[in-house]
Amino acid sequence: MTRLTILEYPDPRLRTVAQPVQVVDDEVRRLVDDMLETMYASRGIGLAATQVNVHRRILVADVSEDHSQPYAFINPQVVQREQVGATQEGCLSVPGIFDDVERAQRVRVRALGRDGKPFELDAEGLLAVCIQHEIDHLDGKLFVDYLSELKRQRIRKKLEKDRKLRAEARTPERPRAPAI
Ligand code: GNR
Ligand code: NI
Repeated sequence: MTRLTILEYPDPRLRTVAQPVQVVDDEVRRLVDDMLETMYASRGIGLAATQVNVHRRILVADVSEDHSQPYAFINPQVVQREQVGATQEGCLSVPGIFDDVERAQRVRVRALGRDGKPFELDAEGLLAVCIQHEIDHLDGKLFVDYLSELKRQRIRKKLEKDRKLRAEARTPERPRAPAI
């Protein structure tokens, strides 16, 4: 298994619309497994292929405390939604930012599983919200798109600053030799 690199906002590759999967083969299954490993290592509850720069309609989720309920959804579609409410969301591609987004609190999702077989799932609460957040990624959308332009601008600036600080921490400035 391999840990994959997660793209961060405002990377334009996060705006790519993912293509449907034609065949669930070993390559797709390997990607699902790598995405689960990457999601668990990053302490996320969901991950969309878009976030690891693979533009195919694949997402994984596990909202359990102990990593005991992994789900893979391939070519997912929400076929029913109910009961709109606000939930505080975060995103591995927008690190350290949390804000409220309104979404359906119950959804019925139709998808192919890791085995390539179609299934339907009735999800509620955090899992329902997570699945909608991940399907948005597959359509090139991010949760910050639901916030005001002012908030998005502040978020872009904060992430830019955080990235600069992280880069500096990796490459400390060397003292220069004094000029004569
Ligand atoms: O780890 C995550 N937590 C989360 C919390 C509330 C709503 C959605 C999410 S998904 C997020 C992981 C992620 O970025 N998935 O794309
Ligand atoms: Ni996300």
